[in-house]
Amino acid sequence: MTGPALSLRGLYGMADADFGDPVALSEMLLDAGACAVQLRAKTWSDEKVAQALRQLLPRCQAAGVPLIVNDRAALAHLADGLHLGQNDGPFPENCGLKGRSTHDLEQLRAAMQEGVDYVGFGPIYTTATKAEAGPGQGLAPLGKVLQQSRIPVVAIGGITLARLPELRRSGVQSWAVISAILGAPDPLAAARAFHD
Ligand code: 3NM
Repeated sequence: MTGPALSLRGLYGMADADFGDPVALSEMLLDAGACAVQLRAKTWSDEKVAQALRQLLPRCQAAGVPLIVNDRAALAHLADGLHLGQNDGPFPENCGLKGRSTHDLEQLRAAMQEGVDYVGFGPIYTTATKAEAGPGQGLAPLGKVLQQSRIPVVAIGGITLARLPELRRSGVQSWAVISAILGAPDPLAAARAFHD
């Protein structure tokens, strides 16, 4: 599928079903100007995720923003791309844009080797949203990743508005945020602030 080009700048939106209806959350993220929207619904059935993707894809296409599905290789054809973690296996053929979560330089190299379009790197700061990701690594490892990466890097993990200025000083161009937006009293205002 030929979807929107990947231009990762500013907020990479995460529509996480743990925080509400991911279709409504995705629309809010599009309104805020997110450069990509990832649908993440770890506990949902494939059928439910497929239904949400079918609703969302035309809206993302109208906005020119790639819709990326987390962790559901079998549903990648309903989105513009697929994001996989370290234990989610290889990318299937024709899955569109490919993103891989990475946590160290070795994983970054492996991801570049397998031909992904971008990597997530984290956790930058300690986060309760994905406790199994381990403690926050801080900014120094991110700096090394940015030096060595030939593909776009999206910072993730514990990113808050208060931390955004120092994060940006690392040179990273895009950041993925879950709880500081979806758990905020006014998620749209928070998402807009992250994208400015
Ligand atoms: N992946 P929050 S950290 C989904 O390090 C995810 O790969 C991570 O949520 C990684 O913005 C993380 O609430 C959770 O910290 C990000």
